Amino acid sequence: MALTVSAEQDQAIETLKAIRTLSQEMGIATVLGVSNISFGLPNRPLLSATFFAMALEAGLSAAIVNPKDSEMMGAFRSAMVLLGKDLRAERYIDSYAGIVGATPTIETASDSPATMRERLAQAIIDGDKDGVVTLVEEALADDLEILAISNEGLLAGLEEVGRRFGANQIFLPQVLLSADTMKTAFGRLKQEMKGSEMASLGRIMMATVEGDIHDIGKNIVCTLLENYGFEVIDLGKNVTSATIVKRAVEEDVDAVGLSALMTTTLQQMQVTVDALRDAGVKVFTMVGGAVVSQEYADEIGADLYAEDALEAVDKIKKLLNVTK
Ligand code: B12
Repeated sequence: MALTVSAEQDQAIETLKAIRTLSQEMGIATVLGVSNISFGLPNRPLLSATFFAMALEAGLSAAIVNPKDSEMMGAFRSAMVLLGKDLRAERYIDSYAGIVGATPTIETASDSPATMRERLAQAIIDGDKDGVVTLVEEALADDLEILAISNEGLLAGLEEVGRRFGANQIFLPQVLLSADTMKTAFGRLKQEMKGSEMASLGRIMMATVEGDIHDIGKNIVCTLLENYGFEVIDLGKNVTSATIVKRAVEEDVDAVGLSALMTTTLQQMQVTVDALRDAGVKVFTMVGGAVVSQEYADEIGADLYAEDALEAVDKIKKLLNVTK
């Protein structure tokens, strides 16, 4: 049992030291009566809960606390997230998001079995990273077209994820898992799309601008461009304008494609387009991403804007005068 800090203030630190030594150096399990730490002080639940979280960090194995005490349980759940023991904060989210247990499912026509498109969408919503490849393969075997798998299945799921995220029904770790699942699914689709070796229609460099780590849309554009015969140099996400300028010169590309998904990173597109122009790099620039519009593209002097990946391929073909 911890001695109260109201009598001897160094007792909290001493107890934490003891827990750390026992658990981390000697491998001995520890059990602690926590609440006495706050005896004699006002607002005891706050002090006890804070100490409990510190003791958990020090390696406490078991605690004697009142499980009906919401501050204590709150400290416990928070500590499990912060210490990486509650994977993707699932238990925390279950406790506090008001959607305890079941993952919400995509609405399907009542009673009818889910279509392949719905199942693909659901896999993204559920973040079923392990099952999604098998499902994509099933869809391919069913002769579902790649574009249908992507747009009507996977992307429909991601759209729903975005909607629920915006409505506070799901939270960032879940979005992250869905995004990861999307990446896995696209990795599998990409294998299908690698057509026969054809002559390159042009070299295109792609990047998500600095400060922005959204790359799902950019990756789709890359995949389609490759599929249609372009050589793609993908610089990834969060790429500085200086890197883009430098690499565009080194790689001698025909066009540079920039992606941005946030209002806060839009302006980085302008910075990059300006930097390319100021450095005298002779390339076409194309821009896209959910927050980008034709008006914005015109405003910053980009050569091309496309709403989606297919339109990007069509327009870049015209811009580079590719007739195939
Ligand atoms: C998935 C996702 C994430 C994932 C990203 C994972 C990844 N690897 O990309 C994670 C969880 C990491 C994430 C993080 C964040 N996100 Co987020 N995210 C989303 C979400 C749900 C989907 C985005 C997406 O992938 N869409 C699908 C793709 C296919 O669409 P797309 O990118 O638009 O691409 C298509 C076209 O635009 C076009 N295109 C795209 N790029 C290009 C480029 C060129 C050259 C061309 C021609 C065309 C083109 O073609 C693509 C294919 O058709 C959106 C919400 C939504 N519904 O949009 C929020 C959203 C974009 N995120 C948002 C925010 C705020 C964040 C965070 C700041 C959250 C936080 N508080 O930490 C962080 C950002 C961190 C950072 N610095 O970037 C906001 C942005 C708000 C705004 N307008 O500024 C959104 C809109 C959510 C919201 N409603 O609040 N996010």
